[in-house]
Amino acid sequence: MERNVYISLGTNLGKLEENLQRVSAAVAALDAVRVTGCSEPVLTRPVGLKEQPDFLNQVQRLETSLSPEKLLVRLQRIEDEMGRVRERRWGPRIIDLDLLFYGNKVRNTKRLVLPHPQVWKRRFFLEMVEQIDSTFLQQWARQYASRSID
Ligand code: A4P
Ligand code: MG
Repeated sequence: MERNVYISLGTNLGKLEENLQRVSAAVAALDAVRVTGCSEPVLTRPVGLKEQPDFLNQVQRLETSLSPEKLLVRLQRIEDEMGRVRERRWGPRIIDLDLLFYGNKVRNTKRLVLPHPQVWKRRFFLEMVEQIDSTFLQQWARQYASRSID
């Protein structure tokens, strides 16, 4: 069981608040997953590809017995069910669900990079993680420094 899983939710097409509510309900309904914390949703300026609408972003903390890879597949299934069309990288989307942190696990495969490579570059995600648990990032950094990561 991993208790420090952080995911990001993002939407910048259609009715943003409604999209966020729908995706939150789908995450909460996943088997073997419990939502244990949510940040405030925040409207953020687009990063990466700048010429697109603002995003409504939120971070949620999960507790799960699923492996990182299995959890990612479930999150991608939710994206598909909500009608996300994968067009261009960093482009506009109805919903984007990313795995930011899975405890202190590190991954570097094509399918999964952990922590999410953009997390350090997007201050709003770090602030949302801190809103849920003000000590997590420091603990993560300390473990990384002492290489007690896997
Ligand atoms: N993948 C690898 N690691 C992960 C991970 N930790 N979490 C792979 C999720 N997916 C991961 O993802 C492409 C591939 O990344 C997947 O096949 C998965 O196996 P995708 O969701 O299809 O494409 P994407 O979202 O366009 O790419 P990516 O790299 O996830 O981009 P981002 O970083 O999510 O960029 N501006 C604001 N303000 N707020 C946003 O939320 N989001 C983006 C999307 C751009 N600008 C934004 C925001
Ligand atoms: Mg993504």
